[in-house]
Amino acid sequence: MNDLSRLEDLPPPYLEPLARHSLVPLWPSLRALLPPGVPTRKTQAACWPYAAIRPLLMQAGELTPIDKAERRVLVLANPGHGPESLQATAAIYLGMQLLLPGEWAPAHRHTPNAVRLIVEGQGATTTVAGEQCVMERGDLILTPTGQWHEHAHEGPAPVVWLDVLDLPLVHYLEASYHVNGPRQGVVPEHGEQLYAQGGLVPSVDFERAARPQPMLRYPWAQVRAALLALATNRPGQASVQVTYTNPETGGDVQPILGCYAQMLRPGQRLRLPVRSPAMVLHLIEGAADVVIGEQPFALAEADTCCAPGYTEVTLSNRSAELPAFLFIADETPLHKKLGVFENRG
Ligand code: 1HN
Repeated sequence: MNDLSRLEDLPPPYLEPLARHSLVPLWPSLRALLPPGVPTRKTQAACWPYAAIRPLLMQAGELTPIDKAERRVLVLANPGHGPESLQATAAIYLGMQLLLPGEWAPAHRHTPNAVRLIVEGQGATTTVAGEQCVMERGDLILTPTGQWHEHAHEGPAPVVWLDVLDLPLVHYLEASYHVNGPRQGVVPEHGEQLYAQGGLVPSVDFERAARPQPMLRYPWAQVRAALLALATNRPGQASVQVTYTNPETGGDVQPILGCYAQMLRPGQRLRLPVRSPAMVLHLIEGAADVVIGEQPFALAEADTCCAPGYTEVTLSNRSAELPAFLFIADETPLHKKLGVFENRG
């Protein structure tokens, strides 16, 4: 029943005029397009240890000046998608970016949305739509679609961050492009200050939802404290996870990718629900083992891994005394908008 015919089964005299008229028979491809029960995924379970990335990134710092590179990035390319596709999952691009003291990565804006998770270093800033965001380890900084952004570094040591973009999807949609611009003027007030305290906003001289994403920087110190408070307030709850949200709408911080911070209690083993979206995990603090499908990876601080959708992921904190903290980005907002989101438990 499932044995559909193959293209080779058709006689060449039939195939030749098809090709000439840009016509293709569906039936030889139908099973591959709609496999039984679970989608075929190019995305493989993969891990990029920071210990491997860091020396190569520093070497790039010596080999390639910033004015030549514009953005000095090593892309975390999922082997299942091949090195040329520059993608970690179907919708997620991942890269580790290096900015050296005194360097400036010039202003541009583009259609893909970006978030940056700071991995190491101090003294760099990224200016997004005029808001000069300080970059501290563990901070999440948003660059929503179409917003001017540039990076500057006045500190003494290299700064490295993880870029997470929805570039593969936007590129697939033939909607990816950029525009270069001059150095931005810096505005005095930040969404981060205006929305600093949950439930409170300034009463005077404050415009509600002046733009689609009112808060651009989510300082790690606040996120970490929120996770520790959640763990204390809900002692019986297995998954101690917070979602980075838009403080005006309560919705996701970006339209395509979702961002989360996960705490593992000391000694905790946590199986994540099997869901349709692929995800990336980045260990901010601690030590954790992760099993993606059948594949185990031992994560040290600043290591990044990636899991295809429809796959079981289990996280274990290797420390019995200390919590571990991970940053997670996934394709959930996209899957929900498209109506293909599934949670298989
Ligand atoms: C980009 O604009 C940045 O602004 C980093 O730092 C990585 C990867 C692809 C396309 C644009 C940045 C990027 C990118």
